[in-house]
Formats: sequence, structure tokens, C-alpha cells
Amino acid sequence: MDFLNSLAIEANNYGASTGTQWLTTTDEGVFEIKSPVDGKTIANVYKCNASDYQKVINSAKSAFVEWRQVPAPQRGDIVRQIGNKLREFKQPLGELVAYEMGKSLQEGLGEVQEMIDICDFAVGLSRQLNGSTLHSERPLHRMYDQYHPLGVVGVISAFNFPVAVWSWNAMIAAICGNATVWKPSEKTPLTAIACQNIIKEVLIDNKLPEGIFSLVIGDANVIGEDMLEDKNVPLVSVTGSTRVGRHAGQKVAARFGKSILELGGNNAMILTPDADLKLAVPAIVFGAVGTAGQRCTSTRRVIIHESIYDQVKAVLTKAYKGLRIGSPLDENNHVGPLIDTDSVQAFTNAIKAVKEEGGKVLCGGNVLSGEGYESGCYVEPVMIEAENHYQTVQHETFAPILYLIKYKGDVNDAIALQNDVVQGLSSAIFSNNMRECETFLSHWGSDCGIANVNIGTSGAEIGGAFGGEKETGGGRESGSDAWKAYMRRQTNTINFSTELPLAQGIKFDL
Ligand code: UN1
Repeated sequence: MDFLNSLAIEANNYGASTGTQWLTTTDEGVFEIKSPVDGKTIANVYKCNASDYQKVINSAKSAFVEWRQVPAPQRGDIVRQIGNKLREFKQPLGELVAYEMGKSLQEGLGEVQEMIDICDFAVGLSRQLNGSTLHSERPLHRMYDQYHPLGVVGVISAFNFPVAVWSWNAMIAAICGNATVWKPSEKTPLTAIACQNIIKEVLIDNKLPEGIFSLVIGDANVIGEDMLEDKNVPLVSVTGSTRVGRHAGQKVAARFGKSILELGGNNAMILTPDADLKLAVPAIVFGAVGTAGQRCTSTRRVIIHESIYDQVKAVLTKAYKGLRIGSPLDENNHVGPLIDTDSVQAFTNAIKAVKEEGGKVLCGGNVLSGEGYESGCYVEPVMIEAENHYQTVQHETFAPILYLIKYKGDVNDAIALQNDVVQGLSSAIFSNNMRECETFLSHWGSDCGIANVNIGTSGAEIGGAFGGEKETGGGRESGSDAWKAYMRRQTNTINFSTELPLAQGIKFDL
């Protein structure tokens, strides 16, 4: 596999890097990384230990002290070089993402493209980290606010977007003047090692301090906990399930750290009687089965008006029956594997549970075996008639399960169903009726962080702020003004008069 050589992935890899130096702990055991594509072992990764973690943090802390002195546009220039390196390595890195995680090659390459795009975005942003000038109530006084870097930013990322989500955080954090320590998912550490190898070249070429970008790979309940508890890490950005995020958010808050939480979604698409089904059907199918239903933004529920319900059900059933399931590296296939057999078990359990609640399976739902499915991670995407209040429907199962839900009445009834879950990441309406669309987007409409019209729930662009409300965690990453979370705000008041007037007109004569 040429891509492994191009990315300097060995049979055995170290799990922690201070930037350009790999730490050589080998006595903590290994993560044996198997591809969900074919079940074969790709490589091993030595877990790092607490002392490695400490070394990495120390190196990040001292790098930060130097890096924050570099003018932001020059920091942008380093990120520009990283973007260029990613362009050079797009093919092998995209291939490794696909092979290690199990998404299609197109999506693997798309993920690297998101990394390149966020680099470009961050370069421009490095000249726009602006605060505002404010009017003081006192004469000859000036007031403004400005943004300063925070320090060491921890990034805990998930397996499903093993590299893009790190880059959204790390590249923005970098132009803001922070150093980033990355703890990738234990399920996909090889792509992280590949990124570190790519970044390392830019650090060396520019003689940058060790530790601006560093990596710790270890058990979540050891290294992850160290990071959550570490006062040296003022901001931790966590992508994962609501369960993981609830714990992480509380741990970080207990020490008055900041967190950015990007947690579970339960994303719905509303189809009103005015929906253009030519657009809606591929959006639903891609949203539900793309990445085998393992995006935070995957479509989990379709809320369909009763007048078109049977028609939509028939078209979707036909589309589902035509899905080709198999190696995601073969571009003829629509659906690849789940990340591991635990996920397959969760998929099967959810189907069983929803049936017990009254759900009706329309098609799919089997676990596949035999030739081409040796990894045991392939399943048939399933479509189920269900009701919104079922426990199983209320819960995010990270797998290709799509619930069809019927609504009566008008768009407000559909929106009420859509919002009646604990999560609030992504949402969409398909309608050509302007009143319905605007109601959906209004403040009494969708309660999600992302609300789309005639576009599916997944596949957000990096230019917008990404994240959601309620149990999705409330964090925002990537574009728009999400950068502000990676900086601390300071309000400054300057007196250039010869008096000392107090605010609110208070008199204090000495
Ligand atoms: C995620 O699933 O964690 O909007 C991120 C999308 C991608 C990012 C998803 N751009 O589907």
C-alpha cells in the first residue's frame, strides 16, 4: 500500500510527538489498527503514558510563549504552507482516511479538501482577528476590545472525521496564536500520525518551536482524562457522543476551563407537500447512508406530510433496494462498513429495540457476511416506519438507520416534531413554499445550529460556524466567527484627558 509509505506510517508507530520528535514509549501496550474495509491489520501504535503527556504539554507551553509573539499574518503564512503540504499529500492521506476509517475514497479526499479549505480560510482570517472600538461615556477616553491567544488548546477528536475536525480546530487555534495538543480517537490514530508527519516538515522548514502542533495517542480514560483535568490546557475542544461530552464538559468546567463541545445529532429533514422530490430523495439517501450513517450530521429522521407519505416511502424503498454495499474503495459502491463490530452490534440492538416499540422495518437491517464482507463491519442500511417519541428514535445510533415519521397539519406541526428531541445539530426542510421555508428558519422554527432549505442535513461547508444546540453541546467550530472561542477577550479603556472622571458619574473627591 503505497499511501502508507508516502505518509511514513510504519508497521509499529509511536503514539506521542512533541512536534517533530516522536517519544519512544513502548511499554504501555499497543492499539492494533484494523481496517473496517477488509479486517486486515494496517499497523500498530504504541500508547503513550502520563509522562509522555507531560512532556508534550511542556513543549506546547513553551512553544506558545514564542508563537504568540509571531504576528498573526505570519502565523497565517505557516498555515498557508501547511495547506500547501496537504495539497501535496491529498491523495495518500485521503486513501488512508478511507482505509482506516472505512469511508469512501471520494469522502476521504473530500475530508482532506476540508482541511485545505480551512487552511485557506485561516490564512485570510489571520489578518482579521478584529475587535471593536466603542464609545466611552467619559470625555477624552477611548474604549475598545481585543482578542488575545489562550495558550495550549486540547483537541479530542472522533473517528468519523479523523482529520478534518482536528484541522478546523488546530488551524484556527494556530492563527490565533495558540499551541494545539491533539488526542485523536483510539480507532483512527494512523491518520493523525500521518498529519503529524506532514506538519513536522513545515515546523522544521521554518525552524519553528517544537510544540505548536503536537500529538498524544493513548487511552481516553488515561490521556483524555489527563487533558480534561489539566489546568495547563485552558480550552478543550471535544467531538464525540453526548455521553462523552457531558463528562468532558463537566470536568473542564470544574477547573474553570473552556470547552467547545460538538456532540451527537438527531438530524431531521422535513418534507412538506411542496417538496421537490427530485432533490429531496438523493439528499435523504446520501444523508442517511453516506459515511454509513456515521456523520454527526447524518440524516436520522424524515418527517413527511401525510399527503405525500406513501409516495415518498415507495421512492425511498426503491432507492434503498438499489444501494450497493461493499468496499468503500470501489467507487461503484454507495455504502461502506461501520467502524467496528461494536457499532454493528449497536445497529442491530437499535433495530431490535425500535421493533419492540412498534417500529416497522421497510427494508434492510441485515449484517452482511461472506466474500468482501470479511471484516464483519458491513450492514444493510435500514429504513423504519416509526414515531418520533419512541426511545430509540430519540437516541442517536451512529449507523445507517433512517426513521420515516408521518405528520399531519401544517409546517408548524412538522417543526414541533423535529424539535422534539434532546439534540440540536442539523436540520433541513424541502419545500418550494416560501412561507414554509421562512417559518422553518424563523426563531420559532428549527432549534438546531444548522438549518438548511432544499439541501440535506450533512455536508456543511467550512465557511459557516459548525455546531449545534441542546445536547449537541453548543460549541461552534470552523468558519464565521468561531475563532473567538480560541481567544480571550479583553476590554480596554484609555484615558487621555487630564482628569480622572469615574464611570456612572460617581464623585470621589480627595
Ligand atoms: C462530523 O460529523 O463530525 O457537515 C462533522 C458535514 C461535514 C462535517 C461533519 N462537513 O457532514
